[in-house]
Amino acid sequence: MKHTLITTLLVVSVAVPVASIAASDHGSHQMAQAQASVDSQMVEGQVKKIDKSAGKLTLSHGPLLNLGMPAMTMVFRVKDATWLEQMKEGDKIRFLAEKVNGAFTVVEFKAAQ
Ligand SMILES: [Cu+2]
Repeated sequence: MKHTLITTLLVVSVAVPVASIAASDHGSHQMAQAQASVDSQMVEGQVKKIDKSAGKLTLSHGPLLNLGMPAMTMVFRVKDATWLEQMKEGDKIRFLAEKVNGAFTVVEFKAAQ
């Protein structure tokens, strides 16, 4: 009986750290994959006009597959108004757009290199 208890404790103390390392490694791997797929979905656009007071910008954009939209020039809202401070007319950007409350909205933004 005593022997069984010691064996059980040994197994538990060895198994727990291994399991938690495996879990956290898996978690960060999944996060890296999610970030990579966001990056690969980002679309190129060029800033045509910025309207800071309205929180909107006009973009000439490539095809937006998630919205079923061909390349065109159109007005978007932005999820984060501070992005409008980080761009100027003529800038090339990379972005993701979604329909938020019925309005096409830039939900991810990166200045293009
Ligand atoms: Cu469009």
